[in-house]
Amino acid sequence: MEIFKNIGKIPFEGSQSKNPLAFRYYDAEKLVLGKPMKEQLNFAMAWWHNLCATGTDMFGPGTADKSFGATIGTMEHAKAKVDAGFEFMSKLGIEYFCFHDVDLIPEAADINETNSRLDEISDYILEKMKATGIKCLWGTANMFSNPRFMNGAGSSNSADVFCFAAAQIKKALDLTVKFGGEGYVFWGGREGYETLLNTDVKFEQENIARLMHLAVDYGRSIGFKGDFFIEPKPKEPMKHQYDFDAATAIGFLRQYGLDKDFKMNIEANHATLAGHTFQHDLRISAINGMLGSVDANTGDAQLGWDTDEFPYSVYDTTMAMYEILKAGGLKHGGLNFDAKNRRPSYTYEDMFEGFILGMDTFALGLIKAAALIEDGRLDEFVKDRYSSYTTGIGAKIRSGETTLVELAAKAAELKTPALPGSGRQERLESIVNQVLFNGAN
Ligand code: XLS
Ligand code: CA
Ligand code: CA
Repeated sequence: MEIFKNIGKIPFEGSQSKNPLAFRYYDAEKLVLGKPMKEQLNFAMAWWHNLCATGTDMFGPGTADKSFGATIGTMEHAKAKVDAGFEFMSKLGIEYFCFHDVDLIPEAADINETNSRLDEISDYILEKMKATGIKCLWGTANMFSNPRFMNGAGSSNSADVFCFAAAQIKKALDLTVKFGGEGYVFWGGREGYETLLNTDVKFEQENIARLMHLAVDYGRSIGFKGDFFIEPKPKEPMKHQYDFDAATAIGFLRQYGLDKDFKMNIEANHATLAGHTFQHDLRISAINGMLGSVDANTGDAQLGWDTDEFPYSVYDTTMAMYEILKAGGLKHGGLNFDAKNRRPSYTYEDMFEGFILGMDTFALGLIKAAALIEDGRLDEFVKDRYSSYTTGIGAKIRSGETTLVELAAKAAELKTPALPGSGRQERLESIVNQVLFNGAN
C-alpha cells in the first residue's frame, strides 16, 4: 500500500526548476571527479528522525503524524514504518539507512520479548532490502533513552545495567550483520557525568573501553568486517560527555588499544557544540586516519543545543566535502541525514523537502569542493606557506637530523628572523567566494 500517495519519484530537474519536489543539483549518476554523485555522497536515512520523531519537545507534544495508518506502539506500526521508510527512500533515490535497535520496534519490558520483536521486524526489513537494493549503512543500540541508562551504559555504576548494555549491543550487532551493514556506531549519549562529586571518571572510562573491546570481539566473531565508529559529542544530554570531540575520542581509542577497529562518525551539529567547525572535526579525523562516516545536519548559530536541522549552508557543505574528497572519501561510511524537520513543518511534503534540501546542499557542496580542488590555488598556497621546510635547516628539522644546539646556532647567525609570509586569509576567503559564485554576474 502506497503511503506517500501524492508524491512520486523525485526527479532531477536542474538549477532552474521551481518544483519543490525536485532536485536542482543532486543528479545521482552525474560524474564528479570521475565518480557518480551518489557514490561520492552515499546518502542515508536515519530511521529515528524520519520515521519515529513527531516534533515532541519539552513544551508540547508532536505535531507530525507518523502513525502511517497503524496504531502506535504495535508491531503493525513497526511494519508500517518499514513500508513508509522503503517507499520514502525509493522515491528519493536514497540507498542506505541507519537505525537504533529500538527505532525498529516498540521496546518491551522483558528484553527477551524485545529481541523476538527485533527478529520478526528484521526479517521483514531484509525482504524489503532484497526487493529494493537498499542497504544498511550502520546500526547502533539506543543506550540512553531507557531509564536504566540514567547513569550511562558502559559507564553505569550498576553492573546489571552494564549487562543490559552488552545484551543490546550484541543484538544490534547481530542485526547489523544480518543487514550487511557497513558500520556500527557508539554514540555515548549518557557516557559522561553530571558532577564529579559522585563520579570515578577513570573507572567509568575503563569500563566503556572494556565494553567496546567486548563488542569488537563479538562483532568480528560473527563476521562483521566493517568499521566501528565513535560519534563524538561534548554535551547534551549529559553536562559533560567523555567523547567531547574527535581529538578526545581518538586519544581515548589509542589509550585503550581500540584504534585499529574504530573510526569517527562526525556529526556537524556535535562539532559546533564542541566549539569547533564541522570542517575542523573532519580534518582532525582525516589526518589521524580516522575519518569514518558523517552525520549530515547543522545546528543553529544562535542556539546552544543540538537542533539537528537539515543542512542548508553551501559554504559549510563545500568545506566538508573538501575535507572528505581530500581524505579519499568515506570507505565504510556515508552521509547520514541525522536531521529532522522543524516542529511547524509537519506534513509528508516537509519530510521529502527536508531531504531534498539536504541532498541538494551536499550535491552543491560536492560540486564546489571539486571545483576548489581543481582550481588548486588553496592547495598551492598552503604548500608554499611551509616551503621554508623544504631546504636547508627546515629540511633538517623535518627529517629529524638536527639538534637544539644547531638550531640555536642558526638563530644566532640570523640574529633576527624575517617575518613569516602573510597568511592571506582575506585573499583565500575571496577565492572560495569566487569558486562558489562564479557565473553569478
Ligand atoms: C544524538 C546522536 C544520535 C546518534 C546515534 O545526538 O546524534 O542520534 O547519531 O545514537
Ligand atoms: Ca548523530
Ligand atoms: Ca545531533
